[in-house]
Amino acid sequence: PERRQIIAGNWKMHKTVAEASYYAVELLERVGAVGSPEIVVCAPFTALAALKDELEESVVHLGAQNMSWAAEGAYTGEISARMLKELACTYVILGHSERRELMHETDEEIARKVKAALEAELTPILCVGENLRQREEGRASDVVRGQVEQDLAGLGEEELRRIVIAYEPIWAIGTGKTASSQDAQEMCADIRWTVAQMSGSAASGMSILYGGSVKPENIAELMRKPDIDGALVGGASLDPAGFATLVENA
Ligand code: G2H
Repeated sequence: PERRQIIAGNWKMHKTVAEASYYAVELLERVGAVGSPEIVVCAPFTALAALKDELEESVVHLGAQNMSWAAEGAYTGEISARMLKELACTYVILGHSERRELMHETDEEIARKVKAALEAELTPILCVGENLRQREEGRASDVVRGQVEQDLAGLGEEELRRIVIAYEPIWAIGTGKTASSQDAQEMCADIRWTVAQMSGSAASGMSILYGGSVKPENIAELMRKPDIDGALVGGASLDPAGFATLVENA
């Protein structure tokens, strides 16, 4: 099946407004007319307005790294889906392992965020992945399957079709250790199988990304795997020239 290939940068907590604008100009000079893969930049909230100005009419899509499950109200410090839409975001990363671990986000909250994003017509990039201990205990597949089932609980076929999943084994994040392309492929295939239990057609069309120390040097091998449709890239997305090379190599 024809699936959208996506390379998404996750800046995490990096770049001021000025740095973001500079980055956008640099990146566009290099990827200007790239049609595929689809390029997404997921930036801090504070940089989104400036990035909208630079990127709105370009091939580079904009995303946020989190959002509230609430539509609006008394939620000090939170950002809603509607606020992101206004800033030209089309994607939002949800359930990144750093938020699960450091901010104690639960699958229940993440499921609510997924629903809120879909309602606002944002494309969730739902992150799942096991930690080192879970992998060593042989529980990686069970953990990831559980996350997928809980985070997507209750969604119909039409909604599932609009989801992107990123498999990010926690032990491979920012550590320089990439999962072998074979391990990554196996888990991405498992994820597709899990989604297929909810909707076969949504599963076959779903873009599933790998994340965790993806670099210009290892992207091609990962992309060659049948169930890997792209990557979520942290550290290697921070330099516009390096990120453009990674996109070219994909
Ligand atoms: C995993 C990834 C991006 P990095 O968190 O989401 O980061 O590529 O730095 O491992």
